[in-house]
This record gives sequence, structure tokens and C-alpha cells, in this order.
Amino acid sequence: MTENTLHAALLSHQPDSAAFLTTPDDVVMTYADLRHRVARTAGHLQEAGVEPGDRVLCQIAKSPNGLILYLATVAVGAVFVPLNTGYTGAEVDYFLQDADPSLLILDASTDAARGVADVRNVPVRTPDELCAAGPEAAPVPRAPDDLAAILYTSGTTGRSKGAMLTHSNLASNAQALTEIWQFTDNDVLLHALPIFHTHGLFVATNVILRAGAGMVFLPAFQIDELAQHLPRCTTMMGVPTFYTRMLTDPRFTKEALAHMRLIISGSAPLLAESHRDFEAKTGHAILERYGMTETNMITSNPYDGDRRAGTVGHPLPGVSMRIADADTDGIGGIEVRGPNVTSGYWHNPEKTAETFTADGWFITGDLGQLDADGYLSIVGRQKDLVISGGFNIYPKEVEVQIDDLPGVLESAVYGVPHPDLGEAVAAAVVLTAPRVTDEAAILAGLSDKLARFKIPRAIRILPELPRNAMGKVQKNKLREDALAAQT
Ligand code: MLC
Ligand code: AMP
Repeated sequence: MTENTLHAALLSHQPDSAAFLTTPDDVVMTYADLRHRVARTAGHLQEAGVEPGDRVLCQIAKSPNGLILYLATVAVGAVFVPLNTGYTGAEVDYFLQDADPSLLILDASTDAARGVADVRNVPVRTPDELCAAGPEAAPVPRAPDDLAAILYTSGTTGRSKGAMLTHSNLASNAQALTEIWQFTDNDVLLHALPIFHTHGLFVATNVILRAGAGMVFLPAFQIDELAQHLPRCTTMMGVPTFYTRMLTDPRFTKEALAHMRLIISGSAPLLAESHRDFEAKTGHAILERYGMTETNMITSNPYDGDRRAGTVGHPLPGVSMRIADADTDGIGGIEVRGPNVTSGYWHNPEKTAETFTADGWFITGDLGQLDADGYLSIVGRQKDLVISGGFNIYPKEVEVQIDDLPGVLESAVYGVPHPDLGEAVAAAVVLTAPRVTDEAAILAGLSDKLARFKIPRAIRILPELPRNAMGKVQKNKLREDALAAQT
């Protein structure tokens, strides 16, 4: 083993003078700058005692330093574990215990997580400390099957699981996407996604690095900033909420987007109607693709050829997909195999075993159907999951916290259609008698336990939960009732 697989795939081939990243105030980082900064940060990580195989947890606001920290962690052979900036101290405490990191990276202003790190005796550094000037360290050799990252995804039992991603999982997916989407060093990507998830961190950043392209790196999705910076970009990636917001804004006309080469959507279903409306308004047929934290990207609509509204296209090169136990309409569970698929969940062999079939296929928990030309449509989910603005919320995790509050007997959390976010979180709650709590107290009780995006936007107090003959809560009925009450 002489090289660091992912570092070599992402950072070894671009001309020094090419621009990698441009900030909204026009500060440009070239590939030469990037390589030096990654090497310096790698030196600081080693000084801080980070060894190959160690986990490095990182909960920081989006900034170019976030990318340097990711790449430097990979360079020293450690495992990058990014955390949603919305997570509360209580949530970070769980990740500290589960990932057992040798270092936690926090912004200077983040207090709650710093407190739990002190209690758990985990050293904390800020991005400024780790990205300061200093001696450069060479990449530490790492084999294709070594871990590069762990990304936590919530689970049906209410506990988050860490999906282990190897150097070759990430490198192979970056290579496949760069090829099929025809990214080159002439491209500039508008990057407005968070960088603690697969979409913004790996799909967007790794593809840009692999192609030696550039990006305009916005701190978050803000429609005015988007309008200002799109003219210098050739491509953009986003969740469907980005595109539904662009649809209702008069600035995104055919003329304004005429220079764009490619517009990509994923992480949540893009309604066929939004796809068609977007094409009518802008002249661009959005290219929809499908993936998961555990599998990276699985399928994509074609770059050349028909991008079919309401479908997610065909498997990527090297990736195999099958529909298991299909019913008479051809609908069944989507299963995946290939170099993109996780080796399993961190320290959780039971969950790993449950998520793979006996013959080694990863069970996505999504329900799919193929059309005559092999285009996949995602028609439902076997897993109880709400996707709100591209963030996943597992109802069980929220139910456990609501049920724990004083005065609550039981609860059911479910998704309701939302015009901006696709789905929004709602809860039905049954109280104990005599009644000692209410909606406001429940919301207040959740605020230090769950990130705000998981907190129900609507709570209904019910005398009992609707159940079927087997005693299972009928979330569809709750959803229908909530919709009927809205109209
Ligand atoms: C923010 N809020 C949300 C939310 N985003 N609530 C529910 N769902 C969301 N997605 C809450 C905040 O906590 C805050 O609450 C309030 O809304 C306003 O916050 P904001 O930051 O101003 O929100 P906004 O700009 O509206 O953000 C919406 C968004 C953002 C769609 C731009 O959520 C986003 O960037 N989503 C992308 C998610 C993503 O990258 N997913 C990829 C997963 S990877 P309060 O209470 O404080 O007011 C994956 C694999 C794959 O799925 O295939 O890609
Ligand atoms: P995550 O766990 O955050 O990686 O989310 C993965 C889940 O997002 C998948 O299992 C799907 O349910 C969903 N998803 C991702 N891309 C799409 C898409 N294009 N259409 C519908 N659902 C999607």
C-alpha cells in the first residue's frame, strides 16, 4: 500500500492554477491552495493526536474550512464524521458515545456540544485552529477498503446508525458520476447544499474534485444569492425544495438559465409536475437521480436522452439493482450491490445483518417499479420515514422523545404533504388523565432533545390513536385526517 486511495482519486491530478472554490465575496481558492491547506490541516490533526482509523467528529457551520477538514481527515487516514449543525447537545452526546472519536471539531460559538465533549473527555478544536498556517503532512497510505467516513442516518428503532463508507465506496461513485454527468474542468457548480450529508459533501464536492472543476460555494440556499451567482455557473445540484422555490420566482427564466449545462435533483422525490413546470419555465429538463447515505448514488436519468419526469433513471455503471418480491404490478423492494455500497453500520453487526440479504444485496427500504425501458420509479417506502426538504426524519426517534414527556401516554409521528418541503412532520398525541400538558408544553419539552427540523410542525391531541385489527397504528388514516382538516 503506497497511496491514500481517496486522496489520490480526488486531489492528485488538477493543475495548480485552476480554481477550485469561489466564495460569494469572490475569494478564489486554487487547487494549489487547496492541496497546501489540506496538507497543513493534516499536520495539525496529527499534532492533535489523530491516528489512522480514528474517528474525527465535526459539527461546524458550512465554510470552505469544512471541506479542508474533510480532506485532511482523509489524508491522515482517519474517518470523517460530519454532523448536522442543527443537532442538540443531547444528540451530539449520542454520537460521541457511539463513534468514540479522538477529536471533536466545533465552531468557537457552539456551547452545548462543547459541554458534552468536556463531560465525555473528548478533545475539541475549532476550524480556525486546525486550518491555521503550519508544517505540511504527507498523505498517509490507505487501502481501498479502509474507512474514509461514517455518516449517521436515523433508524427505525429511533437510534441513529453510522453508515461506514470506504475509500473505494466514495472514489468509485465520484468516478461514475463524473463520467455519466460529463463533468469536466470547464464546469462551475453552484453549491448551496449543506456539507454534512452525502449530497453536498460527496455527490457535489467529490465530483467537482474528480473533474478538476470549480464551484461557487454558498453558505446555504438563499434564493437571492442563487439568482446573483447562477450566471457564472454551468451546473447546479439541489433537493426538490430548491427547484420548487425557483419555480415561483420570476427571475429564473429561460434567458437567465440559457447558459446552464445541467441541473440535477435528488435526496427526495421531485414531483413529475414540478419537473414539467420547471422545463416549461426554464427550458431545462432536471436530471433526477436516486441515492442513499449507505449506497451513495444508485441510479440516474441519462445525460443524453430522455430525462423522464417522475423517474430516477437507470443504475450507474458498475452498480447492480434489482426489484425484490415484486407484486403483480412489478412493485417490490429496491436492492443494490456494487462498489458504492457500505460495508455496514459502525459497531452494529445486527443492523448490518438485517440490512443485507443472505446473498449480499443491500435492502434500501424503498419500493420501486421499472418501466419497459428500465427506468426506475420510486413508488413508496417500506421504512417509516419522513423526508422534509431533503432531511430524513425517522418517526420513531421523535415518538420516543414525545412519549418520554410528562403527561403523554403515547404518540404517532407521520409526514403530511407540504408545498415547500415536500413533507412536513406532524404528530398525534394521546395524553394521560388527568390532563397535565398541552401542545405548547410538548413542543417546549422537545426543544433541547431534537434538532429543529425534526420537531413536529403540527400536533393534534387525540383521545386515542387509530389502530388496525393487528393493533398497528394507522398512520395513513392520521395523514388523511390531517389533510381533510387542512382543506
Ligand atoms: C430548515 N428547517 C427545516 C428544514 N430546513 N425544517 C424541516 N425540514 C427542513 N429541511 C427549519 C429550521 O430548523 C428553522 O426552524 C426553519 O426551518 C428555518 O430555517 P432555514 O435554515 O432558514 O430553512 P430553509 O432555508 O427554509 O431551508 C430549507 C432547505 C434546507 C431545503 C434549503 O433544509 C436544505 O438545504 N436542505 C437540504 C438537505 C440535504 O442536503 N439533504 C441531502 C441528504 S443526503 P426554526 O424552528 O428554528 O424556525 C441524501 C442522499 C441523497 O438524502 O440521495 O442525496
Ligand atoms: P438518506 O438516508 O438521507 O441518505 O436518504 C435516502 C433516502 O432518500 C432514500 O432511501 C430514498 O427514500 C430518498 N431519496 C433519495 N433520492 C430520491 C429521489 N430522487 N426520489 C425519491 N426518493 C429519494
